[in-house]
Amino acid sequence: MTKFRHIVVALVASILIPLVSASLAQAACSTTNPMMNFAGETKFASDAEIQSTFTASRAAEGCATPLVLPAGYDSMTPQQQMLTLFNLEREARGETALKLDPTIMSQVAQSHSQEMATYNYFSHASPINQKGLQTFTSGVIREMVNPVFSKYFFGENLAAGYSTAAQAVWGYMYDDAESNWGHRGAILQGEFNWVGIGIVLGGGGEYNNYWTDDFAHITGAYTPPAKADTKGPVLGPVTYANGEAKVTGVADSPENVNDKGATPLTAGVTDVVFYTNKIAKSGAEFEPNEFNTVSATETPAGSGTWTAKITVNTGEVLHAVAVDGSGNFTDSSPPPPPVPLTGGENTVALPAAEAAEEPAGEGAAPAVAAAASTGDPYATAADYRQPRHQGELAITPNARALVDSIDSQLGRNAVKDIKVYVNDEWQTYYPCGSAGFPLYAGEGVVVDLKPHVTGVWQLSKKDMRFSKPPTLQLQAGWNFVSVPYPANGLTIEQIGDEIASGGDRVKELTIGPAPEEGVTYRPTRKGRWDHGTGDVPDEQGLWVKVDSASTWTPSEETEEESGKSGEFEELVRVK
Ligand SMILES: [Ca+2]
Repeated sequence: MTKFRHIVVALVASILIPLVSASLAQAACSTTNPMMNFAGETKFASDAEIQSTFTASRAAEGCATPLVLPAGYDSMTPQQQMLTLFNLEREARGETALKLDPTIMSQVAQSHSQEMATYNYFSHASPINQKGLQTFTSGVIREMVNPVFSKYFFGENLAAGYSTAAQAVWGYMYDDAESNWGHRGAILQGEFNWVGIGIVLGGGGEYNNYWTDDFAHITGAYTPPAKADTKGPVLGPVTYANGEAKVTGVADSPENVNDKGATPLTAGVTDVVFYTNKIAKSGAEFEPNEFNTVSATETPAGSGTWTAKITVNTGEVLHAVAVDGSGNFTDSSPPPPPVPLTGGENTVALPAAEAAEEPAGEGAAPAVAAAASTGDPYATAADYRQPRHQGELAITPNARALVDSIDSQLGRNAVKDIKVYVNDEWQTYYPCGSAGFPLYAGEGVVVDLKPHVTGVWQLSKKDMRFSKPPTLQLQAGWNFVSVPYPANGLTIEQIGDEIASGGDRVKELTIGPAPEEGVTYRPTRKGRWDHGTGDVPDEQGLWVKVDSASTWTPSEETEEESGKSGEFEELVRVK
């Protein structure tokens, strides 16, 4: 059974809900708020269950009109289902139907849902879009940069976790006492006549599913444009020097047709921010000034060059994010740090692409690098078993491409061979002598260089492909893993906690060329580590010794949250 968790905040300040008029109060069903949340059983698995759940909930507040879904409800998109339910609820209480703006208003809503999934937060206020102008209770100033919203009064409902429109709308309507029925009030607000609905399902983030509904009262004729702007701005290089971050060449996507002409419907680039590492503490409620972003300034105006003062510590990755008037955003960062290499064997962690490098719509997983594998080059194979990643994981250059890349940067024919440890045996690639094989983002690779060769190697970001953080198969004994890369702020202690979350499993961690060669960390008792608060190095990975086979899906969660591994419930939130 679904568990509902509602976090309640005050309605956005710009929503002004008038008292219910006398004429509406005379309708068979009124817009009056229920006395309390619906206490009966709720089911949403079929049309019949949805109808009976809504009908029973209506009856509990004295509304005898049953909810009847239209034929074909099942085959509608979630957006159309939500619109349908909004209007059935309005119709039953004597309100006119909302019209869906499928392009501008829904794109603004879609962008916000995508933001929440990508950056794992839940708030009307945005860390990247008009952050400096928002407050927690009036967090929709990001919409006012859009001409469609700026002239009218409007409101916004957010929900997270719900997997269907029926569950989300039911939660807004009948399980909303904690917000003093603010979400219900927005849905039934008689003066609202247009709505934009943006939904991201399975998009990542703590709640995985995010729903944004933007309601507006638009006076006079309004025709949404035929085409939405769905593309984020383009950005040039991101650089950092002397405490100042800079990005040049910022411009909105040229295919945006809605900001052209004498009366544009959207603005172009409306904001640029910088941040390092995580943009927000996952899942928490935020005041806008608690977001880990710094607003940038465009100087001179219209130049496409934005700068801001920010501190970038060693190992941190600087990001620039540009936003357009429809809320589309593009997150860009410089390439990962170079990997130093010297003659002989080098243990190298292949960097994983970051969230921003993923194609839109594929989940935008956080910048968790990771992954598995291989054994100790100085040990016998039997001690180090590591299944290979499967399929959907990101593929960085294959073995041949990796050698070509290193050779071209260090000088021709620098690499003698490279090897990974796969399914109980070393798999070795000799240049010119054998077929290439796939390598995976975050994988540990032993690169054997000819003597006296030295230099640095840097994987081109355009060569990286990555989908989601892989799950590492850890075998009893030592494992060589290359997590995290680029640095995401995890400490030795946090990594130890994550791997050990199913039991007191981690025995030792070593950062160095081989197990127990280098700096070794051991837990003194469960969850406590000696000197375990240091960050994990970017480019070399670490050795971990566990007492039994297990899996580990590296996260970029913070220390206080990492202990929650294994506790799952279907989380639901509304705002
Ligand atoms: Ca755009």
